[in-house]
Amino acid sequence: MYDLDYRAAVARAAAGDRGELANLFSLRLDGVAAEGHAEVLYRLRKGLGSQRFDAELAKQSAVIRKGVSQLVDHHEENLGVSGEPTEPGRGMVEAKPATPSFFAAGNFETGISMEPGGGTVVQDPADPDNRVMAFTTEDYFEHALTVPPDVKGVRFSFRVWIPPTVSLETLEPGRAPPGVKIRLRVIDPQQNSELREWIVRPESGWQELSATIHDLGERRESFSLEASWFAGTIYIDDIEITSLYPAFLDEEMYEFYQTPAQVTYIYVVNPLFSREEVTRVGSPKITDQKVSVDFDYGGTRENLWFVEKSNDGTTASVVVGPPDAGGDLYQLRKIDGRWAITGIESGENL
Ligand SMILES: [Ca+2]
Repeated sequence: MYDLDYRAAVARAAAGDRGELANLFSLRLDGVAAEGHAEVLYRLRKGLGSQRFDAELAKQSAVIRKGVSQLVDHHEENLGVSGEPTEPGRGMVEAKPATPSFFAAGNFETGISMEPGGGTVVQDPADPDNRVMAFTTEDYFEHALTVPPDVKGVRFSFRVWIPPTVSLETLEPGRAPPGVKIRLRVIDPQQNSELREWIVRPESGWQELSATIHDLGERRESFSLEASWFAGTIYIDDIEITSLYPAFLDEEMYEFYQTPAQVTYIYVVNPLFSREEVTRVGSPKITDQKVSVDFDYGGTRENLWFVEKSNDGTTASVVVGPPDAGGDLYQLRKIDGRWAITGIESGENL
């Protein structure tokens, strides 16, 4: 399909030839050719501007409109809107911290003091060049949390390896748990903590776990990892603690999503796409101040709105939620000409 006529048509459409753009809209292709055509349409939309592109598309038949929207959406998803959670950097925002890790010793390479009774630092059984933390039954690891006071929210991530030789502790006679229980706590000076918990099945390799704490509040004293429900040795490595805010999109994303509502939309939906049970239904309706999108959560359909509530050109806020509910309030700030998420207030507090 990449013959001279096609390339010439693309060039003319990119230069503003509306007839040529309409021809490209109505082109029907399959397989690899369709993938390439999807990319061409996506780039034309970016190059011409979404308003101009969409205005031309609106003149087409419903079948053509739907076909083009699907192709553009599909390409957009391939660009990284659907990222694997274990592949940092492929998607955006949470995988792209604005600061390096606040816990430099979390790779266990540089020497770290371990409390007695806790985990121990050992050589990675699968990689002699790597050092990791080993937990035998009921071990824990606690360390000071050195997050600057102006950092409100953080993302914890770490890798865990549960060898298949690890046995799961029987909770009741004849009843084994589904996996090893891993707990993360962030702890305040009074030893109160906020908890995240995972049940991790034994696998043949490393698995990445992550959790976001949107507001640390007073819980800045220390953090801990605990593991239970197993017998044997499990391994943990690459504990990273990074700032959640300001959360920027990928470079490419800013060409496509520019207003506070649009930036918030892509910030929120990207992690949803990495969840298998969540699928987007149809194409989102995107305007400058509002985005509306339908999701299917394993059979339950939900409409999500992203509505700009305030915008003084420097700071903005966007309400996110189903139209009939309160929603969460996302705060944004314009930094270097681009909107970034700087905080989230739960709907319960509004
Ligand atoms: Ca390491």
